[in-house]
Amino acid sequence: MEISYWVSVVSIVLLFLVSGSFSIDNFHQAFPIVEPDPGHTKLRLSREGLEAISRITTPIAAVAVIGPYRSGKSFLLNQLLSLSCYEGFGVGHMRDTKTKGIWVWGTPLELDIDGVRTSVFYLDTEGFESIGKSNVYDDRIFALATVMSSVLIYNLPETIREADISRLSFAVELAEEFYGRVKGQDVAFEPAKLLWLIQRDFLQGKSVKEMVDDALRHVPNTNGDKNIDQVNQIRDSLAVMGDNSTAFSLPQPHLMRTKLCDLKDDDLDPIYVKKREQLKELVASVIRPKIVQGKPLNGKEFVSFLEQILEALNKGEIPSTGSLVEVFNKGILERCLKLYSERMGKLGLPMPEQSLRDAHERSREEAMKAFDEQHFGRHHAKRSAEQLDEEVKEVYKNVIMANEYQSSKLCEALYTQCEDRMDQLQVLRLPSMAKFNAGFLQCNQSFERGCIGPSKANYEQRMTKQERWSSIQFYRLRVLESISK
Ligand SMILES: Nc1nc2c(ncn2[C@@H]2O[C@H](COP(=O)(O)OP(=O)(O)OP(=O)(O)O)[C@@H](O)[C@H]2O)c(=O)[nH]1
Ligand SMILES: [Mg+2]
Repeated sequence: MEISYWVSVVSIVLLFLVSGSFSIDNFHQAFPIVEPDPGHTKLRLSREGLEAISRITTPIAAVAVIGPYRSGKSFLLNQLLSLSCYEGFGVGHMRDTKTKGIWVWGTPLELDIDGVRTSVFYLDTEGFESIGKSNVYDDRIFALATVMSSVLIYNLPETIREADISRLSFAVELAEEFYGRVKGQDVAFEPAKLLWLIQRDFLQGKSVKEMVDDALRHVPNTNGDKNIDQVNQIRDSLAVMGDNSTAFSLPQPHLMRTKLCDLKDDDLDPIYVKKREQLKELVASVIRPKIVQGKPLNGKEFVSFLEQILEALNKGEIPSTGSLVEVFNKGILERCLKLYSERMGKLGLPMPEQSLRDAHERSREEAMKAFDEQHFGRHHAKRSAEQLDEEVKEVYKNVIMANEYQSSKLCEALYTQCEDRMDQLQVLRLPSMAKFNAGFLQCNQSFERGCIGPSKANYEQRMTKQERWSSIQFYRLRVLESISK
């Protein structure tokens, strides 16, 4: 009795765990949404954080904080959310674990943005440049945060270094690929607004704007150094994206770095507290819901968007904007392929080969035009267009086969009819040659009218052979008849 009781308890618990149906009842905590895989090179989704997001039915916006490791990202997020280190994101010195992957605070801030109630999630990310992981991993975290968020806070402990600019190459590529209008359409996908946050008042008399402008100014490259050239190019693009980036500085909250978590607002530097409040207002004033293809995403859609993006970023050795463009274009590509298939499906088969070719060309052009009008991406969309063309060809091959099959079925039936008719005419007693020929002519005419498509030529040959063979047979029978008389 006792054993069977425990067996059933254990099975219920196991069933519960396997089905994954237990739900979180306290969202006042931080959850991982993305975690490193065991090799610490790729990323994988984490269920709890996604559950916190997918329950939201209003449009979603996200603020992500990125930056070098141990630069105070988690502490800053707690400050922005008015949380102590003990309830909010894990802060370095007090917990063994530093931030791994990407975390979300389970309860979004509700904001009214242009009259629309929006849930703003705050995301904490794993710091760059810590030992024991690859640059590619850092790039994946960075790329994911850039694509997911509406405001990307680049937290810098001191100043902007060359490496920080280089890291933005992905954001720049992304912006170049997605910004602006695609052939008269509304902005299809807007990457995050960049907020340079310089911590610790390291400005030495410069304003933070001057500092960012200085960092984005071209560096002379008299020796034609390739690396300087590359960073200069990123600087140019960042300058072009100018209105999409802002700079802000925060002084040290307190000199006692390791005691920060135990200090209340009254103990912190009043200038820090004042500027922190200004930063909250700044974030609230620039944030917008995440729009994908002209539509704000609710929680569930945001999660599925995240799943697709993550899959694309994990693809291949390095995260690339090309694979992201493919993700965005996937749905459009499927719709255009469906349009082609529907057009071709309406054709009455069998039909002559040339007419089928013409119909294919017309439908293909229509599908390619629809794709051209709706697609994402400036440079990488070509790949998706080529893929659509390939998939159209595959469907066309099947239509050709169906046409061949229908044509041969129809012609075969007509041919067999003629064959039977000829057999009947041959065996009739005393049929005249004229009657025989008239019978064949009638049969041939209905064959010519009825047999359509690629099998026609083949069956026409067979008809000619049959005519010859039937005539011979006809004479043979007549000769035999006259002998027997
Ligand atoms: N002096 C000073 N220390 C800070 C500041 N912000 C955070 N710290 C301290 O820096 C240490 C690391 O802070 P975290 O917030 O965990 O840093 P992080 O960037 O999230 O670190 P990772 O998750 O490992 O990348 C902690 O001891 C914080 O108390 C700051 O603005 N000034
Ligand atoms: Mg952290």
